[in-house]
Amino acid sequence: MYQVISATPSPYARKVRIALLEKGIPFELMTEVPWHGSTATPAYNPLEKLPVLVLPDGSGVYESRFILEWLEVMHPTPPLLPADPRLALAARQVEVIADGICDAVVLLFFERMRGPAQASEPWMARQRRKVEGGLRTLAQRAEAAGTGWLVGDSFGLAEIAAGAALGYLKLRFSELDWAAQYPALAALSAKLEARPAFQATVPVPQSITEAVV
Ligand SMILES: N[C@@H](CCC(=O)N[C@@H](CS)C(=O)NCC(=O)O)C(=O)O
Repeated sequence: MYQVISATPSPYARKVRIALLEKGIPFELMTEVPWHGSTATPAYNPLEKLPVLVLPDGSGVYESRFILEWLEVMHPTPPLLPADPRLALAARQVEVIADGICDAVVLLFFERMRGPAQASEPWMARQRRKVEGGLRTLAQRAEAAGTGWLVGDSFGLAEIAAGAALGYLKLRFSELDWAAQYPALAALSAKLEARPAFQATVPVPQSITEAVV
């Protein structure tokens, strides 16, 4: 059986868990704090980041985008990418945007942890711009699709990635009222969060009790 090294708030790990659940692939969840010395993550990923998909032979597949690609190749049914290659590219582009929003929110989170005296306001403003630009682009995609989804007319990779990013914003950046600004994204997020795979993976904060080095 597969194992997934995951952290409860991680939107990247959530993408992997949702993809596995939506494809009906059994896995064992290993919940860790990637910043703690006890994490098994570096034993599998030289970049020391989770999620990691640990294969039955003990090797690791890492980087959420690559894990989803790997799962699509190894477990093509049900597909999470549209058959039309142009739509498949569009879905991957949405994943890039969604992951980029999460990357900026992670940077904001750690910058805030430095405290007001240390945190750089211009740096945080730069990250907020990325979040806002990413959301604007996702909303444009939703409106252009006009199907209630982001790409094409069915659920897939784009919606998993965007749903994980929107869920992460609710957890880490609740003061940003993107739902009021972009009703199409709010409707999409509500529809996604009602799916069993999303309900089983609602992000939860973790306490980091060791120094982040
Ligand atoms: N691009 C990576 C991002 C993964 C990532 O940043 N994971 C965080 C947890 S949410 C982590 O493990 N951070 C530890 C570190 O950066 O050393 C992916 O999609 O897998």
